[in-house]
Amino acid sequence: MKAFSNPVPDVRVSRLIIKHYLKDLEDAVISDVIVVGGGPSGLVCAHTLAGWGYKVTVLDRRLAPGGGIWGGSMGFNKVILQKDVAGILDEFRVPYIEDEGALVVPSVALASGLILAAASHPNIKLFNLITVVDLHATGDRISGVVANSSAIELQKLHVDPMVLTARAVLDATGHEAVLVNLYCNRVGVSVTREHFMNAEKGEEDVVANTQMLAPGLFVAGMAANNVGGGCRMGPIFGGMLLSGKKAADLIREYIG
Ligand code: 48H
Repeated sequence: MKAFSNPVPDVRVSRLIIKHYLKDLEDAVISDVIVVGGGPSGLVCAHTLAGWGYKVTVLDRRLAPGGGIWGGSMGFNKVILQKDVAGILDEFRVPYIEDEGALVVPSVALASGLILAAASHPNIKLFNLITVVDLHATGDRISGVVANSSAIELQKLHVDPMVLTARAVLDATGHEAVLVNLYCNRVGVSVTREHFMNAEKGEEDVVANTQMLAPGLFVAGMAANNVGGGCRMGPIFGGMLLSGKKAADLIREYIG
């Protein structure tokens, strides 16, 4: 007695993967919003916009999106959030316990909960292993990104990237603030980089610094504190979630 009554032959496995991946990629050539970086701020922003009906593409250069959540603090796999964001955790079905007036969350549950919600949303195409290397501009408006396979980038192979377009682009690349740097270097704008650690201040800063940096180019999460000189905040994540929400509001206001 065989275990499978519907076996899938090798050629069909390959064909199905190619067919569906390329369909998703072709679909991502024109989006409403491209979110670069699948960390907490980017995933919350993407999921919120998708819930409002926008077509969103999320690009992350790593094998596993989730950014800096996975490892908690010093590898102790818990993260802390303020009670104010309990509703967002509920939205993503992420479990938490309350202790000493704060929320304690298994970091793996937060990372995987945000990823699952984004990756399974019908309005979101989430691609891992794609590295954004440049911005696309139309006049003075940022109108997309230039992306390549992370494997090609890691090997430093001389292979040209590809353009994906959108009405708005979000830099949610964390401490590196990749798109902010690209933009600032190209147009000669200077910004104030992140400051020493202070969790209470940094958490307020990251929300306050979430903004539209240039027409069509938005910045959220730790990248935003690399524009506005905000403090770092260590393993507390409420600010990242609220920053993602604020970025979604700003993008909706911009693209209508
Ligand atoms: C595609 C890219 C590229 C690229 C990077 O770092 P993240 O988790 O980002 P945030 O801002 O949502 O969250 C920050 C938080 O994790 C953190 O670091 C905190 C709270 N630090 C406090 C402290 O004191 O240190 O995620 C960014 C994502 C990652 O998954 C990267 O792989 C991805 O962006 N990424 N994706 N193209 N060029 N660069």
